[in-house]
Amino acid sequence: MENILTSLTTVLSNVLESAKRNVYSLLIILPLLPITSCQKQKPGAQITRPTPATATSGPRPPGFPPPVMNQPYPATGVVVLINRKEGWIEINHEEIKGLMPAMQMEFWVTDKSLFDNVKAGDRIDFAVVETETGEYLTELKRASNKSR
Ligand SMILES: [Cu+2]
Repeated sequence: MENILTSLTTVLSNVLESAKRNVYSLLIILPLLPITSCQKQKPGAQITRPTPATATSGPRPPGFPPPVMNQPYPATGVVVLINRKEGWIEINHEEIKGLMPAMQMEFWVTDKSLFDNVKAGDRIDFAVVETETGEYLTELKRASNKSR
């Protein structure tokens, strides 16, 4: 009888021990869960400045209808500055036919390697695409001089 009691107690304490261990492992795992879910954030979600306006938002200048989505608009301009870290470029651009008048503004790029061959002061040819999440440069290169 004593033996059964002793082994019962042993079993019980073993169960308790493993339950405790489970609780500890839960405590370790739980704080990690929000981190993994954070990684599902959209790229660029944490970038707060600048906020390149989308051409679709706000009042549109006269003569510029809502842009066609996901269609590249060819454009030319001069590079003002490049923020490679955050992935945007400021351009003093000429009128972009069907999209916007001439102005100085920032653009996000779809790929930072687009910055590889340009620097501030360069005259550039580029292409802008309107998407649901904003407008992006999809092409960017130094302008060929022959056309001017
Ligand atoms: Cu503009």
